[in-house]
Amino acid sequence: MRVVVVLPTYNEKENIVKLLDRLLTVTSKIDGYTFSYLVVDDSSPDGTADAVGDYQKKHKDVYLLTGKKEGLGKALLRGISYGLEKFRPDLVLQIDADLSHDPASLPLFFKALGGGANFVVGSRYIAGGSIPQNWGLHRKIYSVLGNTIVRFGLGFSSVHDWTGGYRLYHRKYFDESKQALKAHNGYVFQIAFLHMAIMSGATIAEVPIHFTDRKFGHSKIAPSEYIRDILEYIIRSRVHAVRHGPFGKFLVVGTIGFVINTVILELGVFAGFHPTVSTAVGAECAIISNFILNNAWTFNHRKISREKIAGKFVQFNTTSLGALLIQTGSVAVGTSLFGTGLYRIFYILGVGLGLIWNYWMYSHVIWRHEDGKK
Ligand SMILES: Nc1nc2c(ncn2[C@@H]2O[C@H](COP(=O)(O)OP(=O)(O)OP(=O)(O)O)[C@@H](O)[C@H]2O)c(=O)[nH]1
Ligand SMILES: [Mg+2]
Repeated sequence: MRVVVVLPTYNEKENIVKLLDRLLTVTSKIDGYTFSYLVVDDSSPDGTADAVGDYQKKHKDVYLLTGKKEGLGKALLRGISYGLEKFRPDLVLQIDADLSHDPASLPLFFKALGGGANFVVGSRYIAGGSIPQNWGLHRKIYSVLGNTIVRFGLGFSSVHDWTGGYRLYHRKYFDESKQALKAHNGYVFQIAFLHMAIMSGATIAEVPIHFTDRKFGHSKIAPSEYIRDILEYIIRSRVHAVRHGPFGKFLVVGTIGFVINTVILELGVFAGFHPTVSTAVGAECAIISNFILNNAWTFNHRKISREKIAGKFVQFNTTSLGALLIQTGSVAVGTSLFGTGLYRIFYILGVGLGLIWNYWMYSHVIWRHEDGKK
């Protein structure tokens, strides 16, 4: 298998040659893979490119790509795209060039690949990993807080390190996200990339790494923007998920059901039927519409097979009855405790609880994955 190692540099003259030496020593002992090394330098004023140029004279598998400075995300995008085009590798290895990432951890990454993962993340926040002791309290707080916000904000708490740049993955994850990644830079690039890989089904493995503080050169990260950018990414992707994901569709389908129920109720009463009969017919029509639309649209990635449809429809009706009981129960309990004047508040509370109940039942029971996963 072929691997391209992508090393972004900006003013890493003191570090890059040491790193390449260490990398070449470690990778020469990893069997079954051939490596090409691509330094992606943004015309560093300290002469990083010259140092790499000298190194290349003795090492033919080391390459240099230069460009103008547009930040780490853009450099990675440009570098990985070029590396995939030029070397046609199966895998990409990303590593910082400031000696913070120790190549000695690499055998663990390849072991994780052998164990079935296709996206391996070097992690500072799992057992065996660490952040530098000598980091100031501020830096430690930023780093731990930022990653915790991402873990829980995006809802993938099983992955612990989202902002690091030490990763080994199958090229298809970059090919698939390349277009969308153009919108992100800095730390958010790393977060968005990992997020997209998870969404497209990557099998993630985390391996512990010790992150060493850089000895030479300066950090290029502005801490003031760090938490703000992370929060912005999470909010944007959450809003996107609601608008385009199952929950947004579920709400649209529910609204259509509500309209059907109301129209049939009004038409029934207009035609002289009792309101109880009219609303019961309307409710069942809404249930049928909800079932068909949710199956065809909201959960179309988990469509129910023909032979199961009747049983699932009964389940769906029972679930809807559950929502009705929750709604009625909320109004009954609320008004008996606080008086009938507040019935609207308990109605709204009941509708909200009913929605949560329905969505949970739909995604975990009725349209649950056949293998039991969410
Ligand atoms: N080509 C390129 N590389 C960059 C740019 N910004 C950062 N890098 C490189 O990306 C890697 C990570 O950047 P760092 O500045 O070390 O960021 P960090 O690791 O989060 O922070 P420190 O370790 O504290 O410096 C290093 O190898 C940098 O040289 C950039 O704009 N262009
Ligand atoms: Mg660094």
